[in-house]
Amino acid sequence: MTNNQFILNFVKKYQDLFQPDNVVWIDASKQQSKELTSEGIATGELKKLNNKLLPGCVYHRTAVNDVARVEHATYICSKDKENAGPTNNWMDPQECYAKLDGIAKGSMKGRTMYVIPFSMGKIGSPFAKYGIELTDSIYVVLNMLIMTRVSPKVLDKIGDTDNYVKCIHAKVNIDEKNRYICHFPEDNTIYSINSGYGGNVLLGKKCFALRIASFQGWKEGWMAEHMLILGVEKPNGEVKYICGAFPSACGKTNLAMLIPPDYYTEKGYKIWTVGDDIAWIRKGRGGQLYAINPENGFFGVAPGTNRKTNPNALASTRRNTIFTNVAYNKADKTVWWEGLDQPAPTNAEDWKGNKWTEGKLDDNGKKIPGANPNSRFTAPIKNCPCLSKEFENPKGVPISAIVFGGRRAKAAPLVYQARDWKHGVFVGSIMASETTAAASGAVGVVRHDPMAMLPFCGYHMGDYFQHWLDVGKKVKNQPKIFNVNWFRTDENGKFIWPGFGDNMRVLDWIISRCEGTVDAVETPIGFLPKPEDINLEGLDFPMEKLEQILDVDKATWLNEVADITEFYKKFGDRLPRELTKQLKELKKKVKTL
Ligand code: SAT
Ligand code: MN
Repeated sequence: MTNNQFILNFVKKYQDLFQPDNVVWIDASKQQSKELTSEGIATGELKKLNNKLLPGCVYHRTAVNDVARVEHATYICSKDKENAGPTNNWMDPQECYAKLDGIAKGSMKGRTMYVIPFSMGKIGSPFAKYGIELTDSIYVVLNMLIMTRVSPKVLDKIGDTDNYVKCIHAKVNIDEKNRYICHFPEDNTIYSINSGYGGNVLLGKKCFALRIASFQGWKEGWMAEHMLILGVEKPNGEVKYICGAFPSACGKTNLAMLIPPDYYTEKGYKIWTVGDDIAWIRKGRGGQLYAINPENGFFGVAPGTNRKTNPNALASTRRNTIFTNVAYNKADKTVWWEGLDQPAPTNAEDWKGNKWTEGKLDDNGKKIPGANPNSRFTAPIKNCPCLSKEFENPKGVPISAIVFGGRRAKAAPLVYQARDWKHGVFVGSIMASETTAAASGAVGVVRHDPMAMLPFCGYHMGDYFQHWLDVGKKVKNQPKIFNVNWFRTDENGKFIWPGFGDNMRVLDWIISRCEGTVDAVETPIGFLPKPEDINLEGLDFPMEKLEQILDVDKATWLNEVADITEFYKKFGDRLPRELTKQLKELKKKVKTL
């Protein structure tokens, strides 16, 4: 497929090391994917689903010990340890290559090694970056065919250069103890072994489009962010674009595909999805920032997705979709998960493959879920009923607002606006959120997750903050920056704000702020809405509750200040002075409350 010696040498090197029986180049033809799907079905790696109800869909289970990203086994292998920063694991690059080579040596004997040329971003667009992934997993090939733009054209675009991201994946034997997800930003290389789970092995996603790309963006003057991109169409037909950074499993996919409440729909408002997870952002025309979604599909969390919470996501999964670790309905070969608004199947297997009925208890009397809490669907973006017509625009969409948001039971109010770009960078840097099932480890623990990039920043986070400040300096029409929190709970631990479609009411306020058509209350943390400026038309939600989630409590925020002070210490002298200044100011202002 190519005469490029760099690529041929790269493939040969790992062919010699892994010793697969065959090497197959992926050409993205229908015939080839059909054959691979059939092979996956024949070996049991995949199950074909009901072709009438779910045409083109397949089912897959990962190993029980391999169901989420593994942050403790994720490394940034920069030459200088200091450059990985305090928030990343680090290994010396040469040591790391040798270690992983040693573990994966000969591991593809009896297997096939696939070579996948892919593009992040529309092929040929100014944003596009190319990669080649080697893998011994059919599941990975089929997922990459959905999530990225796989095409032999990528090889033409790489030409005779060495300018592509080298992505190496070997399943080895899915040994948890020898699982490593390693990044070599200075070599444009990713090396992942002993996993078969999404975020660890679909190397175009978090590994390339965030960790490696954030490093590339830093060097080249653009940004790779863990953000959804949506367009709000107003009744006059104008569309305003918003980027939103939220940690994994905090509702990015739902927000990106939001269906406005009737009140707004009747007026003519509509939401268009550009992306649900990753945004690449650079300066474009009119002194503005533009964003693209470099992906080509959704790798969304299944549990909780239903006709009410996210009909667009559900519709996206009705054909040509891969379901991973959900429950399998043996009766009609369909899938099920907790929170799907359909009765649980009676003749089913859970995500582990055990016979399962709803309410089944484990030895400790705890309910066994049918679907793993981090079970996923991999769906082509083209399936999405509300896909923006700008999705393929090679120049991206102009960004009016950037929204940061975490999962916080207390502290952060429903919404507030940063005073300016620098303050906005501060607001992003102090983001914290409760951990979710998207990564292995404890769930529900509050941790700092600046810009929702803690697990995904491919270099020193202090330098990353400075990069944000620098990008802001370069653009005249900076997006306005906001923070939102849909997850405030009451004394019974119940969410106060209804969320989902009703988040439109908050987006409405955000757009009005961008357009300068509504004023706000200045508080120590930034601009808050006057409660009466959040439109509650058609929603049964008492004003007192709204006031409750729009509060800035002195004791809580003094606590936050103490916490941030501690967190910031990590970054030492690489913390931008500007942020220290912002923190001091916050402290001073909170004391006046
Ligand atoms: O597993 S992924 O990293 O791809 C999804 C996520 O955690 O956001
Ligand atoms: Mn994500």
